[in-house]
Amino acid sequence: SRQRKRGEAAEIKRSGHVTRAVTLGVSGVQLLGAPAEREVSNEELKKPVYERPPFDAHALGEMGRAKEQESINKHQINTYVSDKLSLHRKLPERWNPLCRELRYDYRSLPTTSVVIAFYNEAWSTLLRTVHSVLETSPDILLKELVLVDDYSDRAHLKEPLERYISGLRKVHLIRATKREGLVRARLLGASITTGEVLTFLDCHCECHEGWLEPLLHRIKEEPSAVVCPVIDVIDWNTFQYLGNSGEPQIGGFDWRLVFTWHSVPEYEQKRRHSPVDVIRSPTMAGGLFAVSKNYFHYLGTYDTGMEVWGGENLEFSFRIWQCGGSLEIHPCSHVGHLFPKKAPYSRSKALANSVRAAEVWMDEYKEIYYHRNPHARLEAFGDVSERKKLREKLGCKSFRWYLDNIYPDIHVPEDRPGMFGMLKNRGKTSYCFDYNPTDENKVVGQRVILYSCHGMGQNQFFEFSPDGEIRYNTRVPAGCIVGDNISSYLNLQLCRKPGQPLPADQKFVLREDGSLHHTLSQKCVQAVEKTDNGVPAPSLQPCSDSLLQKWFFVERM
Ligand code: UD2
Ligand code: MN
Repeated sequence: SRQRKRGEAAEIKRSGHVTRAVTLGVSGVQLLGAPAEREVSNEELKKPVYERPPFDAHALGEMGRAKEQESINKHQINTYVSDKLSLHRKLPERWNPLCRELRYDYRSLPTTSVVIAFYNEAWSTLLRTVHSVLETSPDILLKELVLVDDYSDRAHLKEPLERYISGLRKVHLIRATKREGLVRARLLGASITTGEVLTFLDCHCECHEGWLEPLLHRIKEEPSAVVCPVIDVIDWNTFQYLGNSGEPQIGGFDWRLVFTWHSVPEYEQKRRHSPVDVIRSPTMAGGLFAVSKNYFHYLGTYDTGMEVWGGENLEFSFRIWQCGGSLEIHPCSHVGHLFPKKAPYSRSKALANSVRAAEVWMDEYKEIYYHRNPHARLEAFGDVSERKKLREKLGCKSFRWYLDNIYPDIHVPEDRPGMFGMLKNRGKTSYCFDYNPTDENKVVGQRVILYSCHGMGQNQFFEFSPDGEIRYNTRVPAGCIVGDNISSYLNLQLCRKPGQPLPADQKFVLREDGSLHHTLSQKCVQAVEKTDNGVPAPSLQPCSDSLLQKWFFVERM
């Protein structure tokens, strides 16, 4: 097999990628073909904390395969299947094959402590995470694995868990004495660590071979880098491991302050020299990342005013970039994450957490968020003065700088006074433009309807642009209303890219008298109750004086 490996390395070298990595002289990384003795000692240093038990290729779920189905219980995952799978299962190889050729100088890499907070997690998913970390992390690099019980109330997480982990080297369990939420629970765990790097994971993860080294290597090279693994999906029902070796996605956000995934933009592709170089990301999903402990403290760790779940990922992302760090994804570090069917516990604190992030980091751009989420203005978010002081102390850059330099692809709405909010009808004053995508991941393509005005922004938020587009830009990518010649109804299509001409069917004129004129069809938008499918909708009709053809924007109810 050594022979074969060498052959592969030669093959890859010929492809050119590796040669570039060599000329870059990435410190501490060596490619295959290094002196034999070094390689041998590296192999030894790679030894994990625990060896994975003998591999049974026929066992349920081995190599990340999907099996059997069963009912979903309170965890919102198929616990029946999870409990049947080995806690030591091996994952299929899903990284870029070039990653296999990277060699690390283990003695020079920083050590790490893995911190995992959990709240009412299922037994097998929690312990599969624990074993997975122990069986994929080199002993020499892992100082300890700290489990933090965030005041769970399930019996299996009490004595049975203590008994189980008492037999495992390097694993510690601490318990919160009240529900702290993931931010404070993680900090509690971090407070007892001894490693140089903190590596945070969720409590339902499975680590791919070699996941840790790239993260630690990058932090050694650049201590102000916060580095995330590629997050592969583990299916909540089948437990199939759905990772792939293609280009990973990077993180963004929309104007509800919801985290979003995007493909790597062209300018970032150009900046990188090799497919195994880190990828800069405007935001992180939140749960899985490594950070130098010193740098984490320098940056002000987390906003401890955040409760339960949500918002901390964008807050930390903004802070990293605005305060001089960088947020990156390492394509050679893959970790599977189990995404539950739906949230297994209440996440009502997420709104207040997002408001804290907006108040501290977004400057005047927080208004774009508030316009689309009017109820966020009413949320009690507590005191953020300490976090503002931190921003001052660290001399962090503006949100404008962040948008321009780190997230130039985001569409920044203009929100001119009187030209955004609910689009209301004068004849049927309870009716507002409404767009409710059935698929969160595919915003465009559906008909715009009329629905009782609710004042909650979101699906009833539209912005009239200076060029005459009616933009639906709470989500990303931004959608623009088009007049559909055939059916007379209005649809949503993607807005043009910056610099491109305005498509003729997207142009409207909001006249002084409130009529909304569609330029291409020369018709006016009218509120129609009796439509082909019975759902009231705006429709293009010959222009008249009817109040049903008069519209106005209103920001609040
Ligand atoms: C994502 C992140 C998660 C976090 C969240 C936003 C990934 C893969 N996951 O949601 O880490 O950033 O977005 O806040 O990036 N937990 C507690 N106490 C609580 C609530 C949660 O300890 O009160 C634990 C929980 O058991 C888990 C972790 O915190 O280990 C994250 O929670 P999650 O898995 O429910 O969040 P997720 O993956 O939906
Ligand atoms: Mn999770």
